[in-house]
This record gives sequence, C-alpha cells and structure tokens, in this order.
Amino acid sequence: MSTATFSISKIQNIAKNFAIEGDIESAKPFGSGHINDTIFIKNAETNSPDYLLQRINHHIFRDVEGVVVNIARVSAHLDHKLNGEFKTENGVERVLTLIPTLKGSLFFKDEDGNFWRMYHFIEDSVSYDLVSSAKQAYEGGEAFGRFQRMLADMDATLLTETLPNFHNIKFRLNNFYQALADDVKGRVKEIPEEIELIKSYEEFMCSLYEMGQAGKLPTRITHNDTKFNNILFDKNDRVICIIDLDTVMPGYVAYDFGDAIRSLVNTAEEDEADISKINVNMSLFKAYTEGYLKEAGNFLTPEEVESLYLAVFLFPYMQGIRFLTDYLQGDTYYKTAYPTHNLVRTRSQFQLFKKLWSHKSEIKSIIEAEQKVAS
Ligand code: ADP
Ligand code: GN1
Ligand code: MG
Repeated sequence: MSTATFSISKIQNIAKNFAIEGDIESAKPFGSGHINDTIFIKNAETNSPDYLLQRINHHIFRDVEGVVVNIARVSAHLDHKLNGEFKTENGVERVLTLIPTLKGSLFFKDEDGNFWRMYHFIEDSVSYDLVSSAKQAYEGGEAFGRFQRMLADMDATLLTETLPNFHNIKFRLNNFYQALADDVKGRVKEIPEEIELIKSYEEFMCSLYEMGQAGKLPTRITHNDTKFNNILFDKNDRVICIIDLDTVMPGYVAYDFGDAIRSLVNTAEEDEADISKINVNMSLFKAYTEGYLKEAGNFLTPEEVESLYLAVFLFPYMQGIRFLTDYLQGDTYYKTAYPTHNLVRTRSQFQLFKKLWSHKSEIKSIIEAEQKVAS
C-alpha cells in the first residue's frame, strides 16, 4: 500500500461534517503511521483549536464503529482517573478527544466508502521515532505502566476485540506459512535465511502463547500498539498523551511491554537498510523497565513479570514475520515507500532480535532487579 493524498476541497468536504469550530486555513499529511492516513488541519481563527483528521483503514479495521466506541470508552475511563485518584499537581497528561459529527456519530462515512474521524490536535507535542535519552524512556515506561493501571478496573467486556488474534504468534506463523506456500509474487526464493531464522526460534517464541493457554496470564485491557511514537511528549519530555488507541482491547501486559521495547531500544529506524547501524541501547531498556515497573509492578503477578522477558524477543520476531508475510503477499497491509520496503523492515527487525538475544541474561537480570525495587 502506498500513501494516499487528498485535495484541500476533499478535506473541506469531509471536515464540514464534524462539529468543529472556525474555518480551515490549511490541511497537510501528518505523522509516520503505517495504517491510517492522518491530516493536520490548521484553523484559520487564532482562538479556535487545530484538528487532526484521520481516514481509518477499514480494510484492516472492519468494525470501524467498534474501534471508535472502544476509543471513546477508554478515553472516558482514563479522563475520569486523571481527574480523580491519578490527578497530580503539575500533571500535563490528558486524553484524546474525539470530535463527533454534526449528527452525533464518532465517525463519518463519505460517498467513496471511506471512514473518517476527527480529534482535537494536541498542541506543542512531539513524538519520537528514535529515542535519545533515558528520561524519555523512563517517562514512556511510566506512562504505559500507568495506562495499564488506570484501566485495571475497567470492565473489559465493554470493549470489542477489533483485531482478533492480533498478537497471537501461532496465528502470525500460520499466516506466514500460508503466504510461503502460496508464493503469489514469486518472492520466496529471496528469503532462505529469514525462513531459517523463523523456524529455529519458533518453539521459544510460542512460550508466551503457551503460558496464556495454560491460564497463567490474566487478560487485561492493553494498548496493543505501544510503538514509542504513540506517546506524545511536551518540550520538557513529560508525557502529554498516549495516542493511537485503535487496538485497545483485551490482551496480556507483556504485549505492551514487548512492543514498546522493540521500538525504543533500537539505535536505528525500524526500516534501517544498513543493519550494521542496528544495536540495542541497554540503558534505555533499563530506564523504561524501571519506569514501567514502578507503575505496574505492584499489580503484576509473578508469571506476568516472567512473561515480560519473553515478550522482549517475541515482538521484533513477530513484527519481522508480519512485515515478511506482507512482502510475500504483495505489500497490501503496511504502507510502503519502495518495492522492497517490507523486506528491508523484516531484515532490520530480525537483526534487532539477534542483538537483543545476545543481551538475554542482562535483560532478565534488569527485569528481576527492577521488579524487586518496585514491589
Ligand atoms: P497511525 O495509526 O497511522 O500510526 P496515529 O494515531 O498514531 O496514526 O497518528 C499519527 C501521528 O499523528 C502520530 O505519530 C502523532 O505524531 C500524531 N498525532 C496523532 N494524534 C494526535 C493528536 N491528537 N494531537 C497531535 N498529534 C497527534
Ligand atoms: C502499525 O499504525 P502504526 O504505524 O502505529 C501496526 C502495528 C505495528 C507497526 C509497525 C493496526 O502501527 O501493529 O507494530 O505498524 N498497526 C496495526 O511499525 O497493524
Ligand atoms: Mg501511530
């Protein structure tokens, strides 16, 4: 899938269906997400807010209403917590605000069958594709730990499982082997080393799934897309908001830990083609783990703490499999900028996995040590 572009008149036609204030001065593509299309809308009136318009990828999120209702329910719960027991004196943390349509719906369907939603734009915020300081990592860890803690008493049955099996490694492996068998683009011949790696770590990688199947891991409400750039910071690196709530649904806490670590500790971009640039920054790992366990350590079971370690390796491995499956299937899922983009991403994720694997014992010790401090 390549990135879509929209004319200003198209955006104006969409935007006028939402209950926004003021007039549109300009609209431009925004962010680096792989799934949805995001457009920043600058308000012509200086005293009116700016907005973020998103086209939801309905080929992936088939139940769009389920997605936006999940976001609204989770945001209402978080808002209540941030104004109640989690209120801090100088707190800057806030929640996403969905702007309804003039008819009171949380999304708008246009005449081409596209689905749109509108948010208040959170001003003076920044997100990081590459993390540079331990403070950012610590604050991010704390924010995701607090996110899970604030949602711990929310009734999970209120949420729709919008993408079933999203982090189920058996499901991802099955899809991969199917794509391998189909070989619709004739690309299997390019990936013997990747196939070898996938097969040789398969058993280890299924251990988190097996723990879940054995009833050792409680299901909680999790974010499920904790890529580090889904946190908005202010200029002092305090967390303003956790965004991209499309995949909020029941899951295991380890999912959120593993995906955050995958995107945080990498010294290179997720799609770095020169794999010699890919290394693991262990001080960021330590800082994130410290912040995360400070918030979440008290309510996690010993098995959940054990599962965090497994997720650190599972997530780059599974992400590599997802990119590779898309490559084999002809690049229909993730946005790509060039023909081998998904293959490059796969190799970069597998390199990250190998680097993490070489830090195995250190990773285990840090989690254990930080959990002792936290509990
Ligand atoms: P995707 O699912 O495509 O990743 P996101 O919801 O993460 O889409 O949004 C893409 C980018 O837009 C984010 O990385 C962030 O930089 C920015 N962003 C998203 N929501 C907001 C918001 N409410 N205010 C300001 N910036 C935002
Ligand atoms: C997608 O939308 P974005 O870019 O935040 C994907 C995540 C992947 C990520 C990899 C719904 O997230 O699961 O980890 O790309 N989201 C979906 O960069 O598949
Ligand atoms: Mg995102």
